[in-house]
Amino acid sequence: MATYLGFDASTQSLTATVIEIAGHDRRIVFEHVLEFDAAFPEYGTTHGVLVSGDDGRTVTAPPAMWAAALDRMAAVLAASGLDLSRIRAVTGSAQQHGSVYLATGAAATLRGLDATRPLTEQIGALFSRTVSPVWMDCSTTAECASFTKAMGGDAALARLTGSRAYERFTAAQIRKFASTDPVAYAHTERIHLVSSFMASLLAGRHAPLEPGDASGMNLMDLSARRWSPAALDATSPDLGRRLPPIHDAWTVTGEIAPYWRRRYGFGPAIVIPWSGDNPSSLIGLGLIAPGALGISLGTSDTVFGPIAQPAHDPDGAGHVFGSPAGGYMALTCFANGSLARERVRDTYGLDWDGFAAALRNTPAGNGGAMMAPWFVPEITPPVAHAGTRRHNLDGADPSRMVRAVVEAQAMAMRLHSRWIAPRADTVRATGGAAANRDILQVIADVFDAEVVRGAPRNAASLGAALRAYHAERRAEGDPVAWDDVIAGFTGPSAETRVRPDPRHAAVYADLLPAYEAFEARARREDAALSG
Ligand code: XUL
Repeated sequence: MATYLGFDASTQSLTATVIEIAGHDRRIVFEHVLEFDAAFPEYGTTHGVLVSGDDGRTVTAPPAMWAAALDRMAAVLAASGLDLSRIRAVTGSAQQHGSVYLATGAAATLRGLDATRPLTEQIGALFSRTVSPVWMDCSTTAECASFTKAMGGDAALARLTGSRAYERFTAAQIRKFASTDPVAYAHTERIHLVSSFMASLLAGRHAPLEPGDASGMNLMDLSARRWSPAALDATSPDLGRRLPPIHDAWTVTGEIAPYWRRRYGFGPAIVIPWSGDNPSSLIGLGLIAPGALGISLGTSDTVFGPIAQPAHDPDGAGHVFGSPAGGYMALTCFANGSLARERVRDTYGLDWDGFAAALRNTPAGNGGAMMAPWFVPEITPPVAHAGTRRHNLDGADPSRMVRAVVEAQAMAMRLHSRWIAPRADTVRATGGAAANRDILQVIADVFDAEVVRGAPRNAASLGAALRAYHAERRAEGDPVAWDDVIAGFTGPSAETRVRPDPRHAAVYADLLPAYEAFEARARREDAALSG
C-alpha cells in the first residue's frame, strides 16, 4: 500500500486528506479539518481573516496562523494511528493570490527548524510583514490602474498573463507594499504565495511555485510559464530575485524537512510544489478533458474548467491559469459566495435546514423578484461598492430572500461561465454548500445540466493528494496517465446526482436575459457612485 498526503489551506480552514493506493484498490483513509477561528482564537480572525476599518477593503490574515495550523495538523495525523513513515509524497493546495513576505535570513530559519520546539516559537523573525494580504483584499485599485498603464492596457496584460489586473492579484499587492513600506520591502528576502510558503515550511527551504498558482499573480508569461520581465519591472524594484522560481507542477522540491520527521514520525516523503485551491479542485473533481465544468461553493464561489488553449473572456472578468495537469484552465471567481449565503441565513435566524426548506417552498424564478448579492465588493462582475441591489424583492420575506440569493449566484455563474463552456451536460460541484441538495437543484435548473457532487468532502485537498501520487510515480520512472491517477477517487456518489427539472429550466431560460439586464443596471449605478 502506498500512501499520499494532500493539504488544503483555504480561507477559513486547513484540511488534510490521506489516500491509499494498491493497484485498483484505492481509498481515502484520513480526512480532517481545522477551522482557523475556533482552533486558533489567539490570532483574532473572523472567518479566517482580519478586515480593516477602511470600508472593509483591506483584508489580511496572519501567516503565522497558517504555520501553526500545519504544525497542529501534523500532530493530529501523528495521533491518528496512521503510519506517517509510509507516506511517499506530500503536497497541498492553498487559497490563491495571497502573498507571504519573508525577511532576510528566512532560508537559514527554514533550514534550521528545531524538532524539539513548536514551529510557532521559531518563526517570530521569519516575516518582514506579519500579515498577508489575501484574495478578499480590494484595496489596490490605484496600483492596478498604474500597473495596467505600464503594461499597455487591459487586453495586453490579459494576453500576456491570462488576466487583466485585479486588486487581489499579487502584482498589485506587492506594488502597494513596496511603495507604502519600502524599508520592510528592502528587508524582504522572498515573496511567497500561500502555497509556496506552506511548501517551504514542509521542505525546510524556499519552495518553488508551479504555473497553476503562479498565474494568479499578473506576473507570469502564461505561454512561456516564466516570469515576465516587463511585469516584474512594472511592479516593484528588484522583484525577480525576491520571487520563487516556477517549476513544473510535478517536480520534486526535496524530502520533507527533519523537523517533521523527528517531531511527528514522517519518513523520507518527497515534497511537491503546492498549487492553488482552484487548480487543485480541478484535479480533485476529475476535470481533465476540455468541455467539463466544475463549481466550487466555498468562501468564494468559482466556476472553472480545463481548456486546451488560453481563451479570452469577452467580459474581461475571467482568468486563465495553468492547469497542474499541464495545459490550461479557465476560471471565474465570485467574492460573494458562502459569506453571502450565511448573511441571509443569519439575518433571518435560519439554520441550513431552514435555508433549504425556504428553497423548497418558493417557486423557481421567485415570482420575478431578483437580488444582486453584493454584500462585499464583487469580483464578477466588478463592483466596487458593497451593498445588495433588489428588484421586486420584499426584504421582510425570508423565504424569498433565500431563493433570491441562491438564484442570483447560480444565474451569475451561468452568465459568466459561457466563455468557458457555453453548454455543459454535467457540472461537478464541491465546497461546503455542495452538501445542500436544494442549492444544487437551483444550479442544475439554471444551467439546465445535471449537477454531481464528488464523493469526498474537499476536492482541493483530494486533488493535492492525487497530485502527490502522480508526481511520485513520475519521479520513480513509472508515470501514470491522469485518467488513471483520478480513477476510483473522483467519481460521483450516487446520492448527490441532481437532475434539472425541465419546467424550472424553462423558467430560468426566460429569466437569464432579465437578470443580465438587471445586473448591468446595477453595475452602472455602482460605476456612478465612483464618479
Ligand atoms: C480565485 C480566488 C479564490 C481563492 C479562494 O481567483 O480568488 O477562489 O482562491 O481560496
